[in-house]
Amino acid sequence: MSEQLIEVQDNAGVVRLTINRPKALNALNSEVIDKLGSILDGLETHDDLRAVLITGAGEKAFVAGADITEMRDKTPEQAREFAGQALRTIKRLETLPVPVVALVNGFCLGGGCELALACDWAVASDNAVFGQPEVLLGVIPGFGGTQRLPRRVGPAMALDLVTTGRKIDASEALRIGLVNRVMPQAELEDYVAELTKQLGGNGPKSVRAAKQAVHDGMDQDLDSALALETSLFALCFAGEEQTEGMSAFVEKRKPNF
Ligand code: CO8
Repeated sequence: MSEQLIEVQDNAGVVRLTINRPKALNALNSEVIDKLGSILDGLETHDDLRAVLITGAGEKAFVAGADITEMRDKTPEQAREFAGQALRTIKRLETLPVPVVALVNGFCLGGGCELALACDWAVASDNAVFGQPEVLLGVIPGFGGTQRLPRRVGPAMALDLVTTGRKIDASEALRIGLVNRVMPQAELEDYVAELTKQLGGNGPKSVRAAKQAVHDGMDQDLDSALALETSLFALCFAGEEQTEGMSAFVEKRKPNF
């Protein structure tokens, strides 16, 4: 397996993953999914992890979907196995304790869109193209799209996209809430560098608690979710970050987390 199939760069706990199959528009085959799984083994035990950024190599695509060539001859059982493996891996990415940012630098289709949906943030270049075109191939989304897309953009828009297979541009993706920001392609890297610096510079324990509160609370009824928030809020007062953050405010200086 090539070590370079996904490039990993760690800059003071901000880890950038670059899916590196530009000739196939970074399509996700089982080798890429395996590689992502073994990278996640390391990230899950990375004590100083601050944020994760995931993107695709080249200027044309984030990820143009699951690898159609590899999928074409699969039996139902093999398809189930492949989808299950990818789903588990994408879930592990989603549940990393730190913010995960999708840097969408072009085509973001099918499994690529599903990968972006599992990220906390999606920042897109203005030439990015999104869609769940699986029905055009005689299948449906299999990496979580039928479930995460309606949770992100609402069921009506999700049904529109998964039943027509139509592609949307970055401005429509922004309007429906599929992405957080759209930037001119030339400014995308600078923007993301600033964003990850900001995420990485905030109190690491409180950022993790904020992510946990939103993620875990989403699956609970409101009262349970509010109780979870209270517990996590109170826990923040058990560490040094709260003392430093509030002291810095009172002393009119920047906090040092
Ligand atoms: N899989 C494999 N190869 C791909 C894929 C893909 N998803 N997308 C692009 N490629 C390859 C092309 O075959 C081509 O290879 P080659 O140069 O060897 O012919 C190369 O990338 C460049 O692509 P194009 O020449 O097609 O580039 P264009 O600029 O003309 O078109 C598009 C770009 C519009 C992105 C076009 O490539 C395209 O439509 N790609 C397929 C998009 C798609 O349908 N994605 C969804 C795939 S299905 C899916 O993701 C389901 C996930 C759930 C799976 C469940 C598990 C069983």
